[in-house]
Amino acid sequence: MFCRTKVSTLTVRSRESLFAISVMLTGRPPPSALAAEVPDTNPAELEIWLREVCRGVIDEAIVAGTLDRRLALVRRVDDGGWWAADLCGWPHATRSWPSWIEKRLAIHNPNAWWSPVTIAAEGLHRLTGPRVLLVALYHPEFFPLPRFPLAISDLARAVRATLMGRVTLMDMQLGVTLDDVIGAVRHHPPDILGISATFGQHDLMIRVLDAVEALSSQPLVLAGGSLTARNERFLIDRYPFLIVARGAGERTMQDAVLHWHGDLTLAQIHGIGYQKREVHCGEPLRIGSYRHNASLRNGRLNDILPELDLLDQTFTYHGVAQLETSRGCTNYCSFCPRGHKGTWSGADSSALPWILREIRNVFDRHPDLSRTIYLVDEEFIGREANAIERALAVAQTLHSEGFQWETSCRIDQVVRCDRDRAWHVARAKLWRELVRRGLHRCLFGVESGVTSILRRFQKETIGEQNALAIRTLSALGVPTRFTYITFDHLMSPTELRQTFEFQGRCDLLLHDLVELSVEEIVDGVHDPEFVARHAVGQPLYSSISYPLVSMECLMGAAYTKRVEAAGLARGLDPSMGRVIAEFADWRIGRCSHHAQLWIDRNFALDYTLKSMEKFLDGQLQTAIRSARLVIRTAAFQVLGYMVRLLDQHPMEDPDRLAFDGRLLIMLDAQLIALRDAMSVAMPELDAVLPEPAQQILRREHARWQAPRRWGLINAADPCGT
Ligand code: B12
Ligand code: SF4
Repeated sequence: MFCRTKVSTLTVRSRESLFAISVMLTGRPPPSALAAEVPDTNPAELEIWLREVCRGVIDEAIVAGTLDRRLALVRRVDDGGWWAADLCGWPHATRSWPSWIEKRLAIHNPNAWWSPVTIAAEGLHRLTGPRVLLVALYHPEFFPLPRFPLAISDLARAVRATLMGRVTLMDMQLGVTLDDVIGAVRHHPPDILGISATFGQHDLMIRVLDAVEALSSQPLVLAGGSLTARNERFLIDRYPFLIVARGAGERTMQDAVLHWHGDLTLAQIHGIGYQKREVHCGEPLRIGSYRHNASLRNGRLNDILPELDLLDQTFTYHGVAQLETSRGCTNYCSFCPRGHKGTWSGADSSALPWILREIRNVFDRHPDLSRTIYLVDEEFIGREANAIERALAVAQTLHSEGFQWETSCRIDQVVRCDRDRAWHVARAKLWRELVRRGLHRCLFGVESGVTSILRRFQKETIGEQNALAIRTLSALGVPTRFTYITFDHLMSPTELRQTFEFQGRCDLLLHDLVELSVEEIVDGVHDPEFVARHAVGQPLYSSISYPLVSMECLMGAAYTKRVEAAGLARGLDPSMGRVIAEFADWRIGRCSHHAQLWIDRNFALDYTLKSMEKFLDGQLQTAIRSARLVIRTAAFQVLGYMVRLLDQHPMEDPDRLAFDGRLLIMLDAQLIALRDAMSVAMPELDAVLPEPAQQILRREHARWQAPRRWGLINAADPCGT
């Protein structure tokens, strides 16, 4: 469990405190125009606001600390004395002050929230330095709608918690271009530059690092994120000045700030990989061998909450709110390297109310948006002894703050072959209750319905278990999304055929059986008559987010090692942090390649629909789902054709051109059919969609319709978020 400081449970009362400061210093409340717009989520803007409100009375303002416990320091013009305000309105003595303040900052009246303070020159230096720039890279052309950038927002909170430095955030999802990022690095080089990159952003990372390399002196540069962790060695070899965060970055960034101030050596910064810097008397700095420092386990992090500087902008760009209530996973699937995300640790529900209220305040400025929070937990429930109680408490907290929420979970939180009926009844009750407490949708990484494939994936599940779980969830009325890896490098034609059959099964999705007890459902899902009576009659693929997805051989994954051992590896693809590999059966490899062409051809349109599904509610959401079903049905037809083609073209026949030719003809024909189907579905959707969703969708639909050659864009989304 993430341990918590008491501070997180305090009520955030910045606004009242700021107004009180204004009254105490100027004798009046802030002018109404300023009072209406208090930029409380952004410390830099808050400093400007304070200077404006107290113009003539103060000549300096510093806002430090995290959103739930901001500290404002102002210098009076009359006597040059500093005053410190705890913006929560709590006595200064109740703050967990970092140890660096000793002898550098002395609060005169620690039992008050507003007190004179003596700040030594070194104290001022620490409060205002280093200047930290955190950048999130992004290709908006691949993923048109943004998500709240949790990674850099979490790092910002971690740095601010030290009361040191000034943090600025730049997110390329939110109108910032690569030129803006490079311009900021060149023209206002920060003291510490933190770059966050996930899959598909390697090209952007290289361009930023090239620009940094060209500077006459480099800032302290750290890079992190899912992609960076995969490409660590490659990046460090190419950019010896670079420090790579190998896991959660909160402690790493805090240590980096201490390093910048000379309190820690490089070897003491948690969770990094780097080239050792060797200093020999009288010689220039030399870069030596690769080193890495131990990471902090997830359970030892203080918290995993973000600052909200960029939330308002995320909403302005029609993006969605994201949060985590746990980190890491309970399993070790062979295709999912765990080094970076780590093992499961959950946050206590008591850590959430204040941040949910702050998020709600930002939502209030965007009344048209659906009040949904996306919990990007890899596994929402976990396996702690109190897992059920914790999950219910988190759900209740979200629900009572007025949110519905979505998340991800393993299927073995629903059905387990090694558990008895009582366990399943308790779980069924849990799922029903979670829905009642605002669970809007949950993603399950089914990944396959074929047991031999699941074994290879080390999913620790079997096909029948998945089938039972899908039935149970649908009968309980849990809105689900399933991810499914359709092609994998080591699969046989029989497994591909079984995959096709599983995805086409109509005995898995049942009606929402509200009228039945959880016991009746738990028993019923095993009974063919019950299933036949309650089946919706829709194939499973209608619930699979991306049916034609192929295995990604991520660097460092156990599955990738098996592929390498089979002699199928063909080099690295740093853009996706993966190993490029052949398929054991070349025909399945060609099918996978053409399936990817199909996905990429339709990706932007489907991703736009998916993102809209997130911020719209009710009937509109249903209309969007119908349009997405049209796309999924076409994908399933593509898969069916591929399976039939395998029967017609033996593996021993080496004519790949002929095989590819037939696949391409099929794709062309399917695309024409899909265009026709979408030209019926789109006007129906267009008629009900509000602005600006309508405009966005029209634009994407027009782009999608425009003729284009089949090509890859390196974009897919089977992590299914
Ligand atoms: C949102 C998301 C996406 C979005 C990303 C877009 C966006 N705008 O954010 C989309 C939907 C596009 C996506 C796609 C994919 N995703 Co994804 N995604 C996620 C998800 C659910 C949340 C990411 C997040 O915000 N995490 C929370 C933040 C706080 O964690 P973080 O980003 O890792 O940041 C921390 C550290 O990495 C580090 N850090 C990050 N940046 C920096 C920078 C510095 C300077 C420092 C010091 C530290 C640091 O500190 C942060 C705080 O601790 C994660 C699951 C997860 N919980 O992480 C999967 C996840 C990252 N995705 C995953 C995968 C595999 C993919 C795909 C490759 C799937 C595929 N096969 O196609 C695709 C890539 C597609 C493509 N072409 O790009 C996997 C990675 C597997 C692994 N073990 O590494 C994850 C972990 C899910 C999973 N368990 O399977 N994804
Ligand atoms: S794929 Fe999902 S279930 Fe498997 S280890 Fe990764 S996060 Fe956990």
